Amino acid sequence: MAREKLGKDAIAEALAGLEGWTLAKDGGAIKRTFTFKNFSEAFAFMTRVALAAEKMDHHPEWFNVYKTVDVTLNTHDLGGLSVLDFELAKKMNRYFGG
Ligand code: H2B
Repeated sequence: MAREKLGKDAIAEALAGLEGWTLAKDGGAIKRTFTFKNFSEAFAFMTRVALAAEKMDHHPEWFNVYKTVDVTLNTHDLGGLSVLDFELAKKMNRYFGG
């Protein structure tokens, strides 16, 4: 269930309720850039996300330079998006928000 590939409509609906994220990779992924005050805060965020991702067995593709973290999420086993991507994105938004 969690690792079912979502269709266009389900993706549009899930994205509508998800602040800051946009479609990437021809609709096969979602992405967001998070900007922090400094490197420590960016890395603390990444640590928190890493622990949650490991628990979910669902892992981000990300790129960190100093205080920015560029994140791309997709379900590579499926070659597309699943609910797990949106669950992880929501967690990231929550951790970013405080
Ligand atoms: N993370 C992401 N983002 N997509 C996957 O398809 C995925 C994963 N698959 N983490 C998991 C690991 C899979 O390889 C293991 C075997 O459960």
